[in-house]
Amino acid sequence: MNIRRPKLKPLLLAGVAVALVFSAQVVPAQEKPADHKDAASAAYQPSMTTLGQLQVEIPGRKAGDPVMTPSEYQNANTIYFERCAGCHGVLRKGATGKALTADITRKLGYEHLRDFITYGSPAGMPNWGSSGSLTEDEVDMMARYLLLDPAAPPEFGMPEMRASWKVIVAPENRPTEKMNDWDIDNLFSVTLRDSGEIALIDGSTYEIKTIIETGYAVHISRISASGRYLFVIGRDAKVVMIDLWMDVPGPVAEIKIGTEARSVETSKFKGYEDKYAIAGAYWPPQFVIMDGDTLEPLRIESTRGMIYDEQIYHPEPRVAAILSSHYKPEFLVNVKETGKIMMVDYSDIQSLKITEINAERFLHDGGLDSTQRYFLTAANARNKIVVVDTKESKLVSIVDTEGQTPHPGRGANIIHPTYGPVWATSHLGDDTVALIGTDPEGHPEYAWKMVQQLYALGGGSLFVKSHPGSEHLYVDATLNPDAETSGSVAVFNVSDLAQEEPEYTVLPIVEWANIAEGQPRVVQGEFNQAGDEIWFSVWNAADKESAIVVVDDKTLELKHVIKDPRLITPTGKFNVYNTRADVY
Ligand code: DHE
Repeated sequence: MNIRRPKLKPLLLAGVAVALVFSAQVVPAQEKPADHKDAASAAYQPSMTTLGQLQVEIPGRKAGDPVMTPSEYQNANTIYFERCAGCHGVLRKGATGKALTADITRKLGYEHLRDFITYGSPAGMPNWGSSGSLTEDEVDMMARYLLLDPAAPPEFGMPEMRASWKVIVAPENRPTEKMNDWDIDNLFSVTLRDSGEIALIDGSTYEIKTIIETGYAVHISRISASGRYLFVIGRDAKVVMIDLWMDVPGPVAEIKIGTEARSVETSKFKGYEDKYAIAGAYWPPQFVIMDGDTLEPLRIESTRGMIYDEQIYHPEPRVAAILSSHYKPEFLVNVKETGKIMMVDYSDIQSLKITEINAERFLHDGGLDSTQRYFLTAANARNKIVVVDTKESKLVSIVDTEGQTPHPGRGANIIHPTYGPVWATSHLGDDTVALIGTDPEGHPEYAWKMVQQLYALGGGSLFVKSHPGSEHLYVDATLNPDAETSGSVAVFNVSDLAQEEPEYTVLPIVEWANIAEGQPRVVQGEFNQAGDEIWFSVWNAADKESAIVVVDDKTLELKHVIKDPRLITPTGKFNVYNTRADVY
């Protein structure tokens, strides 16, 4: 069932893809407000849904303030956190969207705000009113709400963390050796996003070994360096620690590290294996270093501070990706709005040393090169990849990807026939894949340059993937508005990349899954430990059938389809070995 397609015309497609991405109808899979489900671009803007549940009071009134009842203010605040805060910031100080603090909104005035919310703007503000997402009354309410001071959600410091912290099975009561006969290194932890669970699936038999309850709108899994402990974080900032040595693996500790969060990681440097865990929050803007055995919170650090270039204070810079260095006892913490990468030395938690690297604003996701020395991470709204040397704790380069909104996941490492070791990222806003040279020793002329641009299926790509044992580079197009495109994956043969216009093979993953209802999307390839098969999630709405499709990496043929009523909205998949050893 493989179809070969010629290279697509880059300029034309890039334009088409962007236009489509911003007008797309997509699968209503996530627990998000309706409008964040309807447009692909909006579907990928953070919804601060947990913050939206908070009870708030109207801040002190000033002369001339519009009249709002407490319940109107509460409703408006919920709408704001769920739909607006992802771009305009929790405190309305601006992020990718404009600042909306009361000094600014009062100058703009009620009518301006009402019309802006109703009709949107070409710069990306959705037309909430004219699209029917908000009623006329709601638009009026939001315009009045914006004229008042924002309601700051509560902080979440040590007392709150400790109050939420539970050691379910104390370390002394845990097994001293592996009690099950599971092949742990080839286990997959699969995010079941809308059911707030993960599935642990055997990488050889495809059997769902167990399902474990985790956080709300569960997001990612990371594994301790030894491979024993699995850490999962939900958007509600709940971290759950699972012991894979137990007879039936289950949670041994949990904690909430804030109100909204996306990232968790563990210490991997030699001598510190399994010693610490770290999690980063969107709100409050902070990260916390925890004990690797119990999740006891040890040290909380705020990320509030100056934006790297303007040197203006930002009160709520969110923590995006966190990565563990293999070269030093350091965590790399991406601080989104200030554009800084904090290299946090965990060798002495008491006297914490942090090297702050000025990088670029809107840092999001990223991963290591094949030597694991360099961290390549996307400043996505700036169309840049930042390269950091984890050995020297220094900025190496900032590379323009010439695409729109790079979104690498952890990226993919391949050996290019011409350029040597390169790292790849695809883009949300167009069909391009950027290949960046990563070998300053062997191929210095190509290092930290975009050496080639490939054209894959279309815009809306979220993840690329390869494996040291694979000859292929896989590119999804999850948020593309076209059902056939978002249901397929493009595969480049690495040896073909020397050609001027490399072709790719299209794998019709959704067709292979044979799902009758809904418009499922294919998301995030993940290899098994051996690197001879790759798994893709077929992500359908929560009330519809989803699946995981397993592809033979050598033949690019369908190998297996995992289906089970318990597989509700599967998205990210994390092979234990590949995740702990950073193989991608
Ligand atoms: Fe993610 C990684 C944030 C929406 C699936 N996502 C990340 C990381 C961040 C992030 C900061 C890097 C974590 C790290 O490495 O430490 N994600 C966000 C958002 O803010 C955003 C855009 C909107 C939101 O409201 O959360 C968002 N993410 C999604 C999805 O809708 C996805 C596709 C489905 C889902 O399960 O939620 C999704 N994100 C993922 C996955 C990874 C991820 C699978 C890890 C990829 C990897 O290979 O490591």
